[in-house]
Amino acid sequence: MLGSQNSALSRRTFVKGSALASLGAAAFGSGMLFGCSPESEAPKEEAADDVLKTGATTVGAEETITWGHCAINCPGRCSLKFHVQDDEVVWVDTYTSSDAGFDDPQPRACLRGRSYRRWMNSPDRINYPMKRVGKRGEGKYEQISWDEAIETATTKLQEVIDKYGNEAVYVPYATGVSATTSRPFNRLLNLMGGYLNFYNSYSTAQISCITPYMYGSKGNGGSSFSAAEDAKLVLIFGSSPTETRQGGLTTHYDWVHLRERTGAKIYMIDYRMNDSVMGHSEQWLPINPGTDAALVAGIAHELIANNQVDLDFLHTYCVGYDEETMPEAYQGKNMSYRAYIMGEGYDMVEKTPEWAAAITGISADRIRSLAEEIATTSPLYVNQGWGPQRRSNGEWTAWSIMALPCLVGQIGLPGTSNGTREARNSPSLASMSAGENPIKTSIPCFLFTDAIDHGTEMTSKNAGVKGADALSVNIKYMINYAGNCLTNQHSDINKAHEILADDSKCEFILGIDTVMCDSMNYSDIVLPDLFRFEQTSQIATGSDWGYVITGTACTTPKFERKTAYEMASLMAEKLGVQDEFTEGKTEEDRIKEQYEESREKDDELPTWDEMVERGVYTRAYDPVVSMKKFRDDPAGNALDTPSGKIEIFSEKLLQFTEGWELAEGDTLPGMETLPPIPAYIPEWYGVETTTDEFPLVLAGFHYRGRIHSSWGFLPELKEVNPQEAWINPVDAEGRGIKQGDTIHVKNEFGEIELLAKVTPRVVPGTVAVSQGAWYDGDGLGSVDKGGSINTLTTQRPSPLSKGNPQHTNICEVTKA
Ligand SMILES: Nc1nc2c(c(=O)[nH]1)N[C@H]1C(S)=C(S)[C@@H](COP(=O)(O)OP(=O)(O)OC[C@H]3O[C@@H](n4cnc5c(=O)[nH]c(N)nc54)[C@H](O)[C@@H]3O)O[C@H]1N2
Ligand SMILES: Nc1nc2c(c(=O)[nH]1)N[C@H]1C(S)=C(S)[C@@H](COP(=O)(O)OP(=O)(O)OC[C@H]3O[C@@H](n4cnc5c(=O)[nH]c(N)nc54)[C@H](O)[C@@H]3O)O[C@H]1N2
Ligand code: SF4
Ligand SMILES: [Mo]
Repeated sequence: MLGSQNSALSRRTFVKGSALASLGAAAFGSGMLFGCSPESEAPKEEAADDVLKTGATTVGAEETITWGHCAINCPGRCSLKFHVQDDEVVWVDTYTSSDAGFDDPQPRACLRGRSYRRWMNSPDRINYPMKRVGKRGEGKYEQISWDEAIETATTKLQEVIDKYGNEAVYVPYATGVSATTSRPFNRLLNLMGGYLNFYNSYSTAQISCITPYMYGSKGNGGSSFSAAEDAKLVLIFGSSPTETRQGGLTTHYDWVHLRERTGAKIYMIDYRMNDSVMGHSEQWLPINPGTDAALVAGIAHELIANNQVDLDFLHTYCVGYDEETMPEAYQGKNMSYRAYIMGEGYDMVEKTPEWAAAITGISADRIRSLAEEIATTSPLYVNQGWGPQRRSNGEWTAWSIMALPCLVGQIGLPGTSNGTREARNSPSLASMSAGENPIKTSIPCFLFTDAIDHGTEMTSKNAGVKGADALSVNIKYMINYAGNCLTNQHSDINKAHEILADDSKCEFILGIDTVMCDSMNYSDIVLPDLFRFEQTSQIATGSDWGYVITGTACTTPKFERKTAYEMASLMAEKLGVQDEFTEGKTEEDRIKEQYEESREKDDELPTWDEMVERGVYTRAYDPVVSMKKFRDDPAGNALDTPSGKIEIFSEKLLQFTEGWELAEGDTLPGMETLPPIPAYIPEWYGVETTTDEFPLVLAGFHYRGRIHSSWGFLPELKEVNPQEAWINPVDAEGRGIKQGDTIHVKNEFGEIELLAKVTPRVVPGTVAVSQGAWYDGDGLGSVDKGGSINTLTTQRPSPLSKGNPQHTNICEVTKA
């Protein structure tokens, strides 16, 4: 930490003495993107270039400092420290040991966060309200007045409500802004009679759907990484905290400490050797993507064959493992988990290690030795990220991983976890109420393009409609605030284009962003937003540490940008609901009021003024051991599943999905219902379903160079984080592909262009492409030169949650 403080000090001196902050250039030069990386100074030429780009001049000017927070959908929500001269941000750093003292932890921004000045001052920044003058998707816009923009957006809203009803209005999934006042448009729409709801997230649809069937609502969270320090064996399925938990004080911080402190053996199960494995390559257990459930089944078979399952635990705490604990109506039918594993029920296939080896690519011997380690080593800490569940079989993959610790009774004890993701702690802050939505109908967020295209055909049985049997109207009006999920982050971009470009379908789209991401090109009106650090804003988050960051505007608003709260209140005024919307309060009034409410419940929180002054407030939490209470007293602390126990067989799932229309490949071969046990279902596009035309599996992951598509347009970041397809030398060689070649990855949905990264860090037969690259095609099937994986993903949802299976794909790769 000493090094960091030194560099922070020398940086400050440098800024005062020379012309300018070097932030981006210095950071990018190092090629590292971690919260704690040391920094070096930028070469003078870079700095001079920067002055030209931003117009920042600083010699002799007085410097003020304000705090802010990163509001992007990254768990860090890190602190940002803005150094301002003459109402211009001259450089951005973060909370460091010089602010906190050496012993206190620091929610430091990663280098994406520290590069915000480039985004703030980017030539692509939206500065004025605009209206569309070309076709939808073409990206042609003209500046208009705020008056005209608000008039058009509100007139259209009223028209759509009058003509189609409120269920035709929708606010798509969008994650670009996290703060305690981030839902102003929902609040506005609720005052106008409501809008069509969504459920699910693009992050965790499958695991969030399945977990309550197994554990109920009380057993949802895993144990923290600090709890894993007591473990002797740690199994991490599909998670990379080093990449997806960045920032100075998120679970990556805990992960690094776990590594340093634990005596446990660690295995990272992933189809690629992710960055969290780095330096410990022996810990990588390579697996074919989408096959974790088969691995678990193979291990279960071995445990059963050797009498190594914990029958006491399974009979006391669980239902459905074997006949003894099957619900009455299902006894004697070979429908238990054990019957599935031993080939006595369901698909009648015995799940031997040999069977699992052929699917997972892990040898039968290795599966046997792993089962032996699992049976004989405790405490066992089983954890999963969300990569394995963002798949066509994701519900059952997640469920299978959760079943593993149950088989050996490693739940609710020190050093164990319940197979879900690690716990995170955070102080709790009150948020602005969006009010109540009079419309109760809800769709899975991933199905919004269906709801635009043929919403009235969507029902509870074929598309997961909730709150009604069917949709009564298609989506006709959308407010897309801080999201690139209309195209780039959704799936099958060519198909999404076809649906969105037709303005007879969704008649009006209002877009609010800071840059023209691809989704913005479908807006009829675009409004220029301020970042959260250009206004007062507050956020709480955490890991083993919790923290609150309180920020104020770093500069006055530039150009014609406004806050989203102001935009929504202008709309409210036009629509005659301004008093109800604002209740006479500014956004800042609300934030302060909410904070006081939070302090009433949590008197350790400092005063508002102190928060503004210090920017960052941190708090330590004790390690969380998941399901400890249940383990200690299963009757007194029964779960809220139907049986009160852990359900390895779910009658509720069978009942809930009765009569559902399933498509081929949604369930086990020969079955007509969805499996009520954690089974392995081959993916629609997976290792077992590649074709001659598309013989490779294509899998995705979240990339350290971006948060989804955010920062994806910044040239400096692209340079250090080129868009690449990881391909194993075995697969590259036969195709004449070498490291650094420009290649095309193609499937039935489209074609993308990017660079080849030829590496043994990905399993043979699978190509890995990071998600979030900026789409660069015409939406009509042309090659996407941005290399966005969503040009190649399907809009078919996973069977139970109706979630996005965006890591499930097949492809062919050719040299460009
Ligand atoms: N740098 C960065 N950080 C982020 C984000 C980002 O875009 N960039 N996004 C944030 C958000 S919103 C979210 S939801 C989270 C996402 O967090 P996750 O969903 O956990 O992230 P992924 O990268 O999709 O998957 C985690 C790991 O699973 C692996 N994996 C994929 N499929 C399989 C499989 O079938 N089996 C196994 N065993 N492994 C598999 C991937 O290679 C990857 O290493 O990350 C957050 N953090
Ligand atoms: N293939 C594939 N696709 C995926 C995933 C995957 O794993 N694979 N992951 C999915 C997941 S987990 C998620 S969470 C989604 C995320 O998808 P999105 O929610 O679309 O996330 P981003 O791509 O980061 O887009 C955020 C947008 O918010 C904007 N923004 C940033 N700051 C502000 C601000 O202050 N104000 C306003 N108005 N706008 C701002 C950014 O410019 C950007 O356009 O992607 C999903 N898509
Ligand atoms: S992108 Fe994530 S890690 Fe980086 S500054 Fe923002 S919240 Fe922190
Ligand atoms: Mo996410």
